[in-house]
Amino acid sequence: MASPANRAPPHLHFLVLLFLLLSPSITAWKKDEFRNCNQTPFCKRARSRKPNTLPPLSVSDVSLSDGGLAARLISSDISRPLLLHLSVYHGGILRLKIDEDSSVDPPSRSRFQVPDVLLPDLNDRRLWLSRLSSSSPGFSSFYLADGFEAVLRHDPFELSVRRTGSGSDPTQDRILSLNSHGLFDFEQLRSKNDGEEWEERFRSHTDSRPYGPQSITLDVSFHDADFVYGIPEHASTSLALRPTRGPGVDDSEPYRLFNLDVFEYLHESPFGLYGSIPFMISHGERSTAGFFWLNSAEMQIDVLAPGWDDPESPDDRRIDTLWMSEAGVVDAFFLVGPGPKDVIQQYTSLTGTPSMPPEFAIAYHQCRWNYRDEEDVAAVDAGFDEHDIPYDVLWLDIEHTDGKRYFTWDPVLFPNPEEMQKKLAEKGRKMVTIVDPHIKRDDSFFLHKEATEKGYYVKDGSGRDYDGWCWSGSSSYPDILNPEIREWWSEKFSLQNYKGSTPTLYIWNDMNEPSVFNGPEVTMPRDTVHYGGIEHREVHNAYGYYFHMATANGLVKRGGGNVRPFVLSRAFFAGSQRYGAVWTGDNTADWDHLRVSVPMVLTLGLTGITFSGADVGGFFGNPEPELLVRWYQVGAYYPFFRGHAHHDTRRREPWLLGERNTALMREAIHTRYSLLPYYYTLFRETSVTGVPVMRPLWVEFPNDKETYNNADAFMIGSNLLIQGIYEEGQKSVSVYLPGKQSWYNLKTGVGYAGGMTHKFDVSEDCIPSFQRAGTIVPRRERFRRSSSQMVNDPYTLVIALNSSLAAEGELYVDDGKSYDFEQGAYIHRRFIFSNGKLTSSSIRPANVGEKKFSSDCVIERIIFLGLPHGAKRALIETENREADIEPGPLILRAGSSPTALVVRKPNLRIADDWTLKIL
Ligand code: NBV
Repeated sequence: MASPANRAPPHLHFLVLLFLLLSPSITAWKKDEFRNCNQTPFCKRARSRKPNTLPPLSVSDVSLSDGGLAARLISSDISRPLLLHLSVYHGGILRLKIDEDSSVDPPSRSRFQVPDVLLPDLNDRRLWLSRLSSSSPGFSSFYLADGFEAVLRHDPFELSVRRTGSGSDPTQDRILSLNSHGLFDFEQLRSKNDGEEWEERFRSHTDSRPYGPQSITLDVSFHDADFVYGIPEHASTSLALRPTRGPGVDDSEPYRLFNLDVFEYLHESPFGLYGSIPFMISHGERSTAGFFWLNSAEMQIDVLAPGWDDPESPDDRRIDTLWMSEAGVVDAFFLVGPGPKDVIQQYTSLTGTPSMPPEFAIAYHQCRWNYRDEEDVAAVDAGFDEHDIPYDVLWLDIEHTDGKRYFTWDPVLFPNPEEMQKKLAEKGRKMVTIVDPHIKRDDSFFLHKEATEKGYYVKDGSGRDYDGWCWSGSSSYPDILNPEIREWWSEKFSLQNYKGSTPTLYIWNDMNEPSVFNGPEVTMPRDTVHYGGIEHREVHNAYGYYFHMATANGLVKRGGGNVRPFVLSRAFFAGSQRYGAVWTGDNTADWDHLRVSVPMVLTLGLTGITFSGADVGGFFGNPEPELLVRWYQVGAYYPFFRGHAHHDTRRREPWLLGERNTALMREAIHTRYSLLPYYYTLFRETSVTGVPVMRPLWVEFPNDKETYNNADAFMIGSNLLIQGIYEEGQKSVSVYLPGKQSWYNLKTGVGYAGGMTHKFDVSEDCIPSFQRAGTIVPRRERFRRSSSQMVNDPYTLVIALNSSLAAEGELYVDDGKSYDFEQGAYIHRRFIFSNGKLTSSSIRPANVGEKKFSSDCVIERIIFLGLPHGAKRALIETENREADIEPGPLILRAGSSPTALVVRKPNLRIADDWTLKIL
C-alpha cells in the first residue's frame, strides 16, 4: 500500500526537494534541527539526578554459574530484579551484563542486545572465574589479569577494577569503577499508566514510543586519569575530551552518540556526527584503561569536571563520566591496560582488528562530486600523468547513476563504464562508485521491485514499507539488520548483477546513518521497525555498520573469496574497522577544519578505526591555494588519503592552482607514495594488533605529560612524528619532540634533541616531519603513475641512528590484493643495525601457513643519518662483495644537499637474510 508521501504527485516531490535544497535551514549548520539534551527526555531526566539520591541498589543471590558470576540487583523502586552477570576474558577484560529478569512479570518484549559486533571466538577466550578467598565481607573479588582484580561491592552496588597487592581495603588502588556515585538507573519495561503519555515530539515529528521509557544510565569513574579520549564522532580541536559539566563549564551539552548527517558541521561541538563508538580511554602517568558499552541506541555522555559532585573538594586524580542510553541492555567491558597499546589491543580483541586493505587503497584517491562524464574522467586521469602526479583511484559520486538509482549508470554521460574502468586499469588504477542505502521507489527499478516483493524494507509503525525522502526522491531503506537481506544486498555487487562493473571497481557507502531528508533530525524515525520487531531506536547507531559489512562482504564474494575489498563508509559503529575505511564527512575548506581533522582521525584510530581520513581541501567551499597545499601536506599522512569537493566548488585537481602550487602538491603526494612501504607495514601491524597507523604522541610516549593533549602533532607508527601547519601565513612553529632520543628532519636529515620544544621556521614546501632516532623506515623513491606500477621497484632504507649508533625497523610485503597472506604468503623482515652491522632477518610466527610470496625486489640505497663521517665502503658479508658509501641527500630531489651517508646500490634482496657491515 502506498504511503501518503508515495501518493504525492511527482511535481510535489520536486517542489519538496527544491524547498529542501533552497531552505536556509540547510545552507548552514542549524542547531535547531537536532535535539539537545534538554529536548531529549531520557537525557534530561538522567542529567538532573543528583549523586547518591536514588534508592540504593544492592546485590543479592550471588552465585558462580557457567564460569561467570551471576547475581540479582534489587532496590526499593525496582519492580523486577535485574539480572547481573560478570565474566572475564583473557588479556585483562571484565564484562558486565545487566538485563531485566523476564521470567518475573514477563515484559512484552526483550530488550535489544547488539549482535554481530563482538568477535565470534570471544567465548573461547573466557577465563573460568573464581572468587578470591581474600574477599572482604560484603564484597566479591576475583582474578582479572596478572596484577588486576575485579571487586563487586554488594551494598550498595558498585563494581570496580583495581590493582592487586594493594592491601585489604577493596576500595584502594582502583583504576575503573561503576556506580561509585549511585547514578545507575534502569528504566524497566512496563505497561503504560493511566493517562500517561509516551509519545515524544520534536519539531514536526512524533515518535510513538510504543514501549515507553527504557533508558539506562550509569556512572563510570576513571581513577588515576589525567585525560579521557575516544567516543567518536565529534568535531573538537582538543584530542582529550573536554568536560561537559561541572565547575568552569559554560556551554553544557553532553557528547552525543547518534549517527547523523549534519550539514556543514562546526569544527568545535559535542553534537553527534555520522558515526558512533561508545568506547572511552583514560590515560595518566600510572595507567591507561578503557570502558566500552556495546549499545547501539542513542547515547549521551557527560565528562564531569573535578568538583562536579562536591565543589568544596574537587578530586583531580579521577575523571567521572555519566553514560546515558535510550534503550538496550548493559553490556559493558572494562579494559585494564595498563599501557595505551594494551587497551587498544584489548578493545580490538573484542570488536576486531582493522582488516588488511588492498595496497592501492592506501595510496592517493581523487574524488569530486561529480566527475561529469567519461570525457571528464579521461581528462582528469590524463592530467595526473601530464603533471607527473601519481594517483590510484578515481571516484564517481551520485551523478554517475541513472537518476540516483544505484547500481546503474547514466546512459548519456557514462555509456561505456566497463571500457572506462579498463582504461584506468591499464595504468594500474581503480575506480570507486557510490552506492547509498536509499532505494528509489520506482516500480521500474529492479532493485526496488525486488526489495518490495521480498518485503526487504524497513517498516513504518503501521507495518508498511517506510518511505522517506533522499537523493532519489521517495525512497525506502533495506532492513540490513536481517542476515538474509544482507546476503541479498551483497549479491548485488557480483559482476553479473552490477551491470557495467569490472573487477577494478570498488564501493563508497554514503548517507548510511541513514540520512533521510524529511525524517526527524534528518534520519529514520525511531519507531520504524526492523527484523525481529527491533525498533530503529535500538539499532540506529549500527545501521551504517551493517551496510558497510554487507557491501564489503559483497566485494569479497565477487572476488571468489580471495580478493580484498575496499569500501568507504560515512556511518560507523564499533567494529566497522573490519569492513573498510571511513572518512569524516562533509567538512569545510577552512583552516579550523584542517586543524580539527587531526584529532578526529586520531580519535577514530584510538577506537579501532585506523583507516580513516578527512576530505583533503575541505568538502564545502573553495580553499585558498595555501590552505589546499597545507591540506595536501597533512592529508598525505592520513591513513586514508583522498581529495574531494562539493559540486558547487571550483575545480581543484592538484594542477589547477598555478605551477608552484602544483609542485607543492605533487611533492606532498610523492611523500605519501615514497612512504607506501612503511604505511603498508603499519597496516599489517594494525591488522594484527589493532594499534593504529596514525597515533597520538602519548600512545608512543605514555609517561611524557607534555604529549597528553597534543592534537597538532601525531605519530605515523612508532617512527615518524608529523606537525601540521594550521594557520594562514604561519612563519614559525613550535614543535615538541618527545623522548630521550633525537629526531631527524625527514627532508633535510638534520638532527634535533628530544624531550624539548623547538621553534622552526615554516617553509612552504613541507610541514615539519621527523624520523625518530633508533628507527629504520623503508621507502620507495621512484614515482610512477600508480602504486601498482611500483611493485617491482627497489627500496630505500632510511636508518636514523640513536646515540648508541643503533636502529631497528620492519618491512612487510605481500601481493597487495589477495588473502594469501593469511596462509603465510608474505615477506616480513626485521632490520637491525648495531655495532656497525645491518642485518635482515625474517619475522615469521611458527604457526603461519605454508604459502610463500616471492619477490625479486632489492634495496637500492641505504641512507644513514647520524653515522660518523669517514665510512667509505660497506661489505655485504653474506655475499662477500662491497658497495660504496658517499655523502648524499636524504631525498633525491632537485636542490637537496648532502646530509647523510648513503650506501649506493647494495642491491640486497628483500626476500633474503643478509648482513651488511660498515667498513
Ligand atoms: O553524494 C554527494 C555527497 C558526497 O559528495 C559527500 O562526500 C557526502 O558526505 N553526499 C555527502 C551527499 C550530499 C551532501 C551535501
